[in-house]
Formats: sequence, C-alpha cells, structure tokens
Amino acid sequence: MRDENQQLHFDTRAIHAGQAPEPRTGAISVPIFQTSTYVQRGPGEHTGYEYSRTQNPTREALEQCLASLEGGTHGIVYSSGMAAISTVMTLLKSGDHVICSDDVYGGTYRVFETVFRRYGLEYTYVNTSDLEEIAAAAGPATKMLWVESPTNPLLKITDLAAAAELCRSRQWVFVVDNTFASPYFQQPLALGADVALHSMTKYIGGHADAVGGCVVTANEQIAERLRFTQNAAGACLGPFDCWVFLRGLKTLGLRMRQHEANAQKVAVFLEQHPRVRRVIYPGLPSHPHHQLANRQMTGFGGIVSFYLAGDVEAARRVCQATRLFQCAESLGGVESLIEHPGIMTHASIPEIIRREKGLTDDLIRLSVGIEDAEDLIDDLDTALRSA
Ligand code: P1T
Repeated sequence: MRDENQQLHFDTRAIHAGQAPEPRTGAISVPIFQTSTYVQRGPGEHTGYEYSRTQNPTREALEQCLASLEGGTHGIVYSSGMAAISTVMTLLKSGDHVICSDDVYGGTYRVFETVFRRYGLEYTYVNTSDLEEIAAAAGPATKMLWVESPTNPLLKITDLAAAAELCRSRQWVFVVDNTFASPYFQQPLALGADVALHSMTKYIGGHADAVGGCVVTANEQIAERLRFTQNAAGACLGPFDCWVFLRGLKTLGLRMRQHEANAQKVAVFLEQHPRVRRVIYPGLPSHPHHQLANRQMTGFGGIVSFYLAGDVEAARRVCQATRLFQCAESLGGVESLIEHPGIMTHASIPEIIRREKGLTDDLIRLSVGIEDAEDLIDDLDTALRSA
C-alpha cells in the first residue's frame, strides 16, 4: 500500500495520505466506522471487511497516513505505545538476545525485564551512541537492536545510519523508537532502520487526549508477521481513537515547528540560569551529539531536560511551583508539562541503575508545548527562583 502521494511534501501528506473523500457522501473527514462487525451476503461472502479486530476503514486511513509520513509501506496501529513495543517483541523467540539503548522510557525497560525475560528473551543495555559498545555486547543469539534516539529522558543520540549498517551486516532487526523526534523531524527507515515505532500518545496525537502506538516498516516479512500477531493477539486501536490520531496528524508539522522554536528558547534561557546546573537539548551546541543530531534530524524536538543546582526536594518544589508547565507524565501535547523522571516516568528502573545512568534526583524533564515562549520562560524563572 505505498502511497501514490509519496512525492508530495510532508505537511500535504499529513492531511491527505490515506484520506480520500468518502465515496458515498463525499465526507471530507474520514468517517468513524464505529462497528465491530460487517454484514456478509452469505457465509464468507464479505466486502473485504469481516471483523474490526482484523480490518476497519478508519484504522486503515490512519495506517496509510502513518506509512506515508514515515516513508514505509505498512503502518500498524495499536492500543498504546507499549502494545506496539510488546507486539514487536513477538518477532523474536525464546533464547534470542536484544541489544537496547541504556536510556529508554521506564515502561520499555519494565516490559523487557519483567515480562519478556520470563519468556526467555535476553536484554543487554548499552550506550548505543557508541557503536563499539553495541558491537561488544553482541553474541551469537543477538537478533535485534533497539534504539531510542533521542532517548527518554537524557536525549542521547545514536548514529542511525551507522547502526543500520552494523545491523545489516549481522542480520539483526533494527528497531527505532522515534517517539521523541516524531516522523516530522526524523525518518529512521530512510536511514536504514527496519522498524520505526511511536507512542502516538505523544506528538502524533499532540493534544494529550488519546493513548495509542504504531509501527511502520517497509519490510514485507516483518509487516506480515506483525499484522498476523495483531489479529491473533488482539492489541488493536478503536475507530474513534484512530480518528483522533488522524486529526492530530494534520497539524503535526505546524506543531513540531512551534515545539522546537519554543524548546530552543527555553533551553537557551535555562542554560544561563543560576539555579540550573546543566541543560540537555540536542539543539544546543553544548549537547555532546549536537552535530550528529543536526545531520540526521531536520529539527531537535520539543523535549528539554535539565539538572537543577539542588536536591530532590528542590526538584519537587520546582515541579510544583510552575503554573503553565503542569506536573504530569507523558509529553508531546500542545500544553507544556514538567516531570521528575526518577519519581515518575522512570521509577520502574532500579535506583542504583538510574543513578549510574544519570537519572539523578536533580533531573527534571520538560515537554515544551506551543504556548507563547515568553510566558513559558517567565513561568520557569518564577518557579526556579521560588524553589
Ligand atoms: O504510553 P504509551 O503510549 O504506551 O507509550 C510508551 C512509550 C514508548 N516509547 C517512548 C519513547 C515513550 O516515551 C513512551 C511513553 N512515555 C511516557 C509516558 C513518558 O512520560 O515518558
């Protein structure tokens, strides 16, 4: 199902790919086919649609649009980012080994360690920004490389083209969790990844109003296997939520440009603030992978992390003192959020590992929204000074 509009620009495809007007009425907004089943003329004589776990037209529109935006041939959507991640794990079998970035969303680490290890999968966590560390972790059972770039929450960058080359030479499946960049700023398939994955809950939805996940690939075998497993195991997304994500996608480019412009201003402001020890943002020249990010991404995204000059209590106070930045898990919505990874999103990672990797008590993560940047900076300044 390669999109015939592939030659059109991103913002145009976000609005039109997979979304031709509905043929019966001309409805310009993809209808929400809120149905579980489809009437057959006789047993087995159906329209191509049998049951909504298997096929649904609203879901297909979203899947085609996502495939187009990520430059793949197949999009598959799931009931959450974690459902997408779990289904990708079913490409493997007991005894297989996965090399994974050592800074990933806490829920990703949790499902790998507490669910899939019980089924005989092995995981090694390395700094995937260093290709030598990846190569050193490899063994005969290695079958997959799992990379977040930028990572959650330390915004580390992996050279995706170089990692893809390594995966190709070893015949590993290369999966990139592209949630933080969004398909607007980074295209992992074009850089050689086999699978691009998202928590759509974040930038793709963009309005903090729905939970979903997706996988995009141009590999027929992987697509076929994932589709089969989705239908067999059942982690599908309902038609209404598919429609919500379709609507979110239409403004993805607009939103990402504003997220980035605001994040850049916030990062520059924080970097000179006396209450801040260190700022992490790939768009800052001080970021250790700034050049690489500049090369492989078309923008640096909307997440800024920083270390406070203070302890955990000071960090708690900052998270409570902001008025526009609301203290909440998640990211990527139009509204700005602030959170403490150690206490919130990454609490499922053992404390000793968290500390070792830099997820210390003074670390704060911001999801910079699309409000007025001056208001956001004033909000942070007031909170930092009062805490
Ligand atoms: O929340 P869910 O839609 O199931 O997606 C999980 C997920 C996967 N990958 C990345 C990079 C993520 O950041 C997430 C979810 N993250 C948060 C909820 C968070 O606040 O970091």
